[in-house]
Amino acid sequence: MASSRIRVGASKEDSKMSSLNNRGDNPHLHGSGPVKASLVRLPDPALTPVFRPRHPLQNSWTLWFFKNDRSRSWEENQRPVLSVQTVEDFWAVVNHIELASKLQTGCDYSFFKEGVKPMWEDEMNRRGGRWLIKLDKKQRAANLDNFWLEVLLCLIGESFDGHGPQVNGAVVAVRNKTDRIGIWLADATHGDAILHVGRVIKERLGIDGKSQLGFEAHQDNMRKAGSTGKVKLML
Ligand code: MGP
Repeated sequence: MASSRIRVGASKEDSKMSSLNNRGDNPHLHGSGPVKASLVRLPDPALTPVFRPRHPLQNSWTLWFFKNDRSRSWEENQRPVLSVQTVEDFWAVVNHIELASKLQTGCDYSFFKEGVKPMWEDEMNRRGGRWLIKLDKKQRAANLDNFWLEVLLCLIGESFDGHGPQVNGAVVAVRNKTDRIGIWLADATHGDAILHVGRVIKERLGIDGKSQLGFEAHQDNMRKAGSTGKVKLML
């Protein structure tokens, strides 16, 4: 694990320590040499006004973490980590969590509009589907983290023109042989939106060549045992 990143699921205390240890953030800790704790009165962060400008996102988004713990159900293994409402919050999260490529096999990150669970069963997903990008293990080092970040930027940047409301979120799944990034849409019958979103993703990720993205309906995935279903469209 890279030393500057905190573990997902780390306690509040861990996070507090991590931000307090960031000397650049605290004017009282500038200067060379150790500072005697007893000589410095740190401002109470709860009382200190923060004047940094904040840039609200059009939508609030929640990061979820899935860890495959066999003693729990699939749903119980999905945990919301936190929600972001501003560009600054988003970067704080991205810069502090573990990279997807460094997660244990079997783990997922999901990033969904606040209020939408990263599950087929959610009312917003039930009739939907996903664009799926499959990356074999050899592509993990070169592409997985860049692709995932670019997908996140497409989401928070509302890059899908008028079709943004169709986009519920995205999932990165780290697996033994083939990692996957899925972009979840609300309506698997909405051909225009599906094609537009797929084309934007393909262009933004710089994927060229044919047949790299496949669109599947969640209903098809729910009915079968495995996770990837009948491909309805390819781009
Ligand atoms: P997966 O995580 O998409 O694939 O789904 P994985 O882990 O690569 O396994 P594969 O070998 O099946 O490809 C694995 C399993 O998790 C599915 O077969 C379902 O049992 C369960 N699962 C996945 N999703 C996305 C859901 C969901 O939205 N709801 C529920 N209830 N179960 C799900």
